[in-house]
Amino acid sequence: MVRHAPLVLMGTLVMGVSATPMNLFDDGRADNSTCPGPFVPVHGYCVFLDHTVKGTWQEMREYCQSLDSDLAILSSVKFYFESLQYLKLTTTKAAFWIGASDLDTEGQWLWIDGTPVVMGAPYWANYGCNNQIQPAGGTNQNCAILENYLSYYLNDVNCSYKANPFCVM
Ligand SMILES: [Ca+2]
Repeated sequence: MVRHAPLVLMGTLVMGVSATPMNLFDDGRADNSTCPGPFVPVHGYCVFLDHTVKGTWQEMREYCQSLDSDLAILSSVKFYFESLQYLKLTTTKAAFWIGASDLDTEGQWLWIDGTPVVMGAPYWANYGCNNQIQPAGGTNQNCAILENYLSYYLNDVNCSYKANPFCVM
């Protein structure tokens, strides 16, 4: 009689799931589909691009806050990309303040909730003859803006520049 050899289970190679260093893709807010006017839903956030008012970064931050919102935090790449699509659909030539600055410490870019802003791709624009990756304005440029001529990639400009607010609630 032939005896079947015992089945030997090889040790299973378990692939390690690497932890995502930052929560760039899952913001957990995609269920929100209703917003109080004039805010509209974009990727679950309530967004208002106001073309009618312009001011400094601080003035426009206070303006957003007066509408129970704040300047946009785009730490979710998905929200950033959907915001870009919405911007390109609804805007021609405008510049919008968003909620990122290196006002506290030069070179340390933070969203207004304290989250570090990812440097380089996919956020920051290349600009100029040397294709210089922004931010490159040093202590003279401490506030982040999305501008049409840079395809709404992030750029650093002087905080006293006058631009429209990108409010998010
Ligand atoms: Ca700066």
